Amino acid sequence: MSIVDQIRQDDILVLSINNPPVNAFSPGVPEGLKAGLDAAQADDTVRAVVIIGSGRTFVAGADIKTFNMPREQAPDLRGTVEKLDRFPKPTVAAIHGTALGGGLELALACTYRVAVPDAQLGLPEVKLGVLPGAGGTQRLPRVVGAAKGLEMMLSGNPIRGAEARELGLVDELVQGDLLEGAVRFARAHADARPLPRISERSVEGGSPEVFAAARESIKKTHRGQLSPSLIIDLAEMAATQPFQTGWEAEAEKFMQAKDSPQSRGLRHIFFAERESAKIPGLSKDTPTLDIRSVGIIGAGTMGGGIAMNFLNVGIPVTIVETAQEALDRGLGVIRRNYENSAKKGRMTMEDVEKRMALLTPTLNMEDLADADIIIEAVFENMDVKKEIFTKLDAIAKPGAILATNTSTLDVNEIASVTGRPESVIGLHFFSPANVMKLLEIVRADKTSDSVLATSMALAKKIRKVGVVVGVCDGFVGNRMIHRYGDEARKIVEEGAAPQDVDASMNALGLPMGPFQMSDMAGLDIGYAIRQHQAKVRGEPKPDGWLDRIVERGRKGQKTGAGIYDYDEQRKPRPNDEMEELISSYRAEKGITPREISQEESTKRLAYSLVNEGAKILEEGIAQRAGDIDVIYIYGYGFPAYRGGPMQYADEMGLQNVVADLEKYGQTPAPLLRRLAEEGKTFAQYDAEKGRA
Ligand code: 3H9
Repeated sequence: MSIVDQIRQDDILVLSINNPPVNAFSPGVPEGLKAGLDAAQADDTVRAVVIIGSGRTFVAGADIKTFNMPREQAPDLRGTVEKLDRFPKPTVAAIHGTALGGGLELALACTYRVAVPDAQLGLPEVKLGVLPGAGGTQRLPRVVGAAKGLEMMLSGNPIRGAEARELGLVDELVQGDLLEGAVRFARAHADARPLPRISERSVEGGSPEVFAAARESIKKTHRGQLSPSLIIDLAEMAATQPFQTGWEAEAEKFMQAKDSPQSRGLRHIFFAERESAKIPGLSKDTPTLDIRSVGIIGAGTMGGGIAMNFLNVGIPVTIVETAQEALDRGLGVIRRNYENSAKKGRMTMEDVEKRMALLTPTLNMEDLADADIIIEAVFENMDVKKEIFTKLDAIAKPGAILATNTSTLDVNEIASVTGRPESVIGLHFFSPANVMKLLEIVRADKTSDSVLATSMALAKKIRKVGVVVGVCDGFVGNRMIHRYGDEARKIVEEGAAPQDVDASMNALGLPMGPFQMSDMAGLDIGYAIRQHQAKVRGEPKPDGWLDRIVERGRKGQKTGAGIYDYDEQRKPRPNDEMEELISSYRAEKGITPREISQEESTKRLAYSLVNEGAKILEEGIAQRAGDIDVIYIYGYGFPAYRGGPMQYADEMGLQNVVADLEKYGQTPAPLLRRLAEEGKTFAQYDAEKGRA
């Protein structure tokens, strides 16, 4: 098999692309396709050409790995598309699996498209911070109209073959064998002349209002991002200018987007997410357990949210509480959440009942005897957790996974009270647990490979992004966020107002700054952690300005007041009481407040994450810098287009990060300093470690 096979079927030449796993448009593919087209053109007995993907899919896009190549060396997708558009005989794209990005653009340059009904067709480039760069911005609106074209390119979401047929994006749906159907179609259209070319059509519905509305909508959906606005400009050109003008502008804007830090960040996350699923020492052959039933201890906010994940995918859950009232309350919240989704049209009432029927409430922990996995989700207290795990050890069936949802406590210590530490693991869900995509999977010293592999598979099943982390106080995400919180409080102490500190992170693209976030989570949580940590370290009772706020009973959104005041819409408002408290705190400590720029605040906060991240990496608590980035994107609202804190540091230059940390009085972590001295990046560190 070569990268593009030429297969003769009488008067039709089939070009079959073999570039597993997803037939991306890698080096060799354009050469193979062009050679096939030349052969078809030179041979008078060939009446039409079919292009098909071998294996599981049509072309899933340009090869993202080649985006870093110099332009001359990158696979010539645009040249292939131009050749197809000028080709004198009919060409048919035969689509199954996914025709995405450059794959759909290739298909759009063919004369016709046929597809199986469940094929997916889309232009997801926006998710990588780029734009369709091989004619997509010009051809898609010419086929599906301005509004639908914009919707597809701005959301990046694919549509199914059946919808594509209705829109005219696909000329025929093939029910049986795709190749057979495509060849039949090609033969039936072999004599069509003149050949219909999308590039010669005009755009329907391309009124100025449609583009103005799109520009307005991306202010909310893609705040601060470059490529969506470029996509709208190009779609407008498709509607208002000759094809060639838009086609040339697209090439230039594609390069502009591709070379932006935003695209580098999004591409980094694309690969980091896939890499994070790979655990050294585990393989496809690592045995996994079949999870058919789940037990959850605790029906509070966390336990209830966790339960919903399993109910959503049809796995029965038994949920345990200590008191009937708490159990009823927990079940009520779950039901209300589902009913709200039904009201918003996201599910039917029948779906609600189906899910609720999978949920068994109980006050008896012994009812968990048959569960394949039991997840403890009670409040953060080591003694309570140890007591529960001691009981579970006696109740759970042999081989059942015993998981704790602790966000800070030592999973080894929890495992030590059982006679089966190999079955114990941490599954740290993020609040709200039915919404947040991240799952930190905490591998304790004795956790077995099989328990780890099962937990990773389970994360995927419940549509979470599972990232393996090691045991330490706060694991990866919270350990870093604690340092970030320390720095945020310090910046206020030195002179900034809390709202300015929040604004400095909003400017980086985080929907919430540190204080907006802690008001939402509940200030008493951080307060309790600080008190606990001081006690463990034998330090005096913490008495910072934020501790004083909590001691006034202002615990955040839940009490209607925290660092900010809140109205009914939960809109935060800075207030005089807090301002006064902070100024008198500064006065008491003899601090003369100084002006702190937004840039200083952003750098100090972001780099405090990076610095702790570097320590975590060096200690092996995280396997890769990329894993840390995935955790921050999916668990903490770090904007994906920044690529996560570690990628952000790479973009800023590690030498600059070290210099700034020193300037602002933080001590750079040894790994960070070393990489900076060697002129390296975290990405290079990951790559070198991966090869070792
Ligand atoms: C584009 O086309 C630009 C053009 O408009 C203009 C150019 C001038 N390239 O996700 P999976 C790898 S932009 C390179 O685990 P699934 C992936 O890393 C592109 N590699 O499988 C993984 O590798 P590994 C527009 C790619 O079944 C393996 O394939 N296209 C690419 O869950 C399996 O991937 C897109 O944005 C690629 N394009 O999902 C589509 N795609 O095994 C991006 C995948 O080493 N891809 N790989 O970890 C996807 O959305 C999903 O991969 C897909 C399959 C839905 C196709």
